[in-house]
Amino acid sequence: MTRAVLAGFAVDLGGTKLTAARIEAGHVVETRTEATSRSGDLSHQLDRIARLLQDLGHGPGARLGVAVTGLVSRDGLWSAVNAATLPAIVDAPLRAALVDRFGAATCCNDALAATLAEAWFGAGQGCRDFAYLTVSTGIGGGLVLNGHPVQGGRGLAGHFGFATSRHAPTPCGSGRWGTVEANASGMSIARMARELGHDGLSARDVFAQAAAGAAWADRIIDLSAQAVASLIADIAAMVDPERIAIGGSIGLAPGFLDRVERHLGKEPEVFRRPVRAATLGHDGPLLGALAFPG
Ligand code: BMX
Repeated sequence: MTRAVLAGFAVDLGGTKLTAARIEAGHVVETRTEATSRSGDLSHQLDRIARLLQDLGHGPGARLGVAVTGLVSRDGLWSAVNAATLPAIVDAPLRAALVDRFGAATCCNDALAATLAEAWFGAGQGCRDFAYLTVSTGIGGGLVLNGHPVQGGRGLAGHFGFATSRHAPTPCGSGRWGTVEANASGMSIARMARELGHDGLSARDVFAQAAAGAAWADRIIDLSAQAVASLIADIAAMVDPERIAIGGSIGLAPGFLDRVERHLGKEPEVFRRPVRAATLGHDGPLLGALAFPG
């Protein structure tokens, strides 16, 4: 896939932000962003997407790629795996609704979209076996094995955040217990701060507290980095990627990658892998959504 041919519109509906973008010659040239409406059903989500796309000059039938948090099955059905993120999205006919509403569209999971973009245009270039992790509202991921994206039968492949962590047996919105997402995601960092009596803080606020010297905040962030490092060793044991890239608002936060690498260095050498920061940042899911072959 050549980046320069990418042209059209893309949407990234994540757990915290909804972004629509106009893409020309493989670059994001204009965006509109607003907070994600977590409680909205499919129709409500499409209305918000339509408004942002209209503002960007999207017209019926224009090329459109949509990346969403949650799993997207091969037949285009969209479900939240973590019901706490999008409680109204279960087996929603996303692809059919997008095509009906906008004339043409492809759709896939947001972390898979970012994986494709990083594999083809970013930190994963040159790798035949590559894994991507987003540490953001949730913890998602994606795989490219032998040069091909892995979507899985139900669209669950790469949902690394739902692997179990050896840390606290905390309940997860997926219905599992003690998942990496329940111990290390942006939502979990904010929850752990609340449990320590620091109400109303976002994960970004916790990072700021840690930078200002608050030991309690540093411990929460280090637990997250430790859980992510342990997950990377698990991924190495399962699919043995040449390289892993980390993205997302937490994954790209100052110092987080250094913490992950420090904890990864405590794993036996055979389970360590080169870790890189996602080079496309927040454009990754947008470029990957438009490049996704559908
Ligand atoms: C969750 C899951 C993944 C998603 C990941 C990161 C839901 C709603 N989402 O693990 O599908 O890729 O979060 O998503 O179950 P984000 O919300 O952080 O962008």
